[in-house]
Amino acid sequence: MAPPTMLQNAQVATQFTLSTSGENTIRLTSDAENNADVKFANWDKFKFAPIRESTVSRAMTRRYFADLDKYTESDVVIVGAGSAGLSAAYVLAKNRPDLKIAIIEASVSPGGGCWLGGQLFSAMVLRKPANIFLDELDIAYDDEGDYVVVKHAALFMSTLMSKVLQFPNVKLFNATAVEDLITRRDETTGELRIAGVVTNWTLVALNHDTQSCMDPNTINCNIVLSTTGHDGPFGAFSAKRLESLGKAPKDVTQGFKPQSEQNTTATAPADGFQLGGMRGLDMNKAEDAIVKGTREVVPGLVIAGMELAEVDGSNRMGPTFGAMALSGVKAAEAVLNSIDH
Ligand code: 48N
Repeated sequence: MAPPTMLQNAQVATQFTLSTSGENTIRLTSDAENNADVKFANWDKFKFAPIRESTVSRAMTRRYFADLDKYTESDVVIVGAGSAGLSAAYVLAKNRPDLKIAIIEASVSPGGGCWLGGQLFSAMVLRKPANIFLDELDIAYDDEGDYVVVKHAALFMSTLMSKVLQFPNVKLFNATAVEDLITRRDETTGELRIAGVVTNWTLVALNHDTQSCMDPNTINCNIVLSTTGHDGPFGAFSAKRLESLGKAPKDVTQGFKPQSEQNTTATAPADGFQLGGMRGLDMNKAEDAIVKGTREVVPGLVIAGMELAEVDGSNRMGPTFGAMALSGVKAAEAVLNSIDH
């Protein structure tokens, strides 16, 4: 007799129990159909329900464009669905179901650098107290004293992502790049405020020099949270975009200060700032600096995660992710403080 298959008595979903009856045929019993047995013993008679191709197209496009219409005015836009951005999205969506939260992710596959722990190794290290976020997400880990280890980074990321995507007030627009920021300048103070993002399909954004005039779309919002990671082709996007406003020297040891508060005679515009540039790896310094530094960098724009290292000139931390999770948590607070005040 053939050995029992891996599906033996496997509970697949609430309505179905997949089990093999020993002679290696799969019996699918659906409670939803009052226990009507669907025998797959004779696959020759198997048949899906009928469909017309246009039905599938309408099923996708109606929903996508309804979402695009709904979220073109969002309360919060999160740029970058990596560990920091998704951690912030989780905290915001769970605590403020009244907020419309749009997540814009350039890659087809969200998750950023959080599918592996480091140098393509699977396990993922988070230093305490970041394990409290794992407890919140009900993710198992090995407790090693001062740090914990999730057996695979993908377990963390897939769990976090699945929870974020289930919130009714969250919409993920992946394969979509933020190409620019929507800015407003206060007529009286001259202060710059961020009021939304400029988007395009990522494949379009990557091909502007192959086609002319592929103009973008826009999303207005009360506040943007930028978590686009450290430098690289796409990294530190919003910080770099802001820097283009001017090159006011900044004292990186003090963290970001708008021109008006810096002791410098530079003539850059009041809101100009210069990137501090991510520094060398120092795990102990880096993680505290990222979490503590997470803030509304300019009115309407919170920066968190590794993008912040490019702003403040703080160190990188290498293959440890506690700061990403808790920077996301702190970013959620900064977003709410900005919205509610
Ligand atoms: O995972 P990342 O890159 O960014 P974070 O800050 O969430 O996490 C950083 C973390 O993975 C590390 O780098 C670790 C801790 N290593 C540290 C070290 O010392 O090396 O996610 C950023 C996401 C990515 O998915 C990008 O595709 C996306 O942002 N993105 C964008 N999405 C839309 N529009 C853009 N312009 C854009 N730029 C980046």
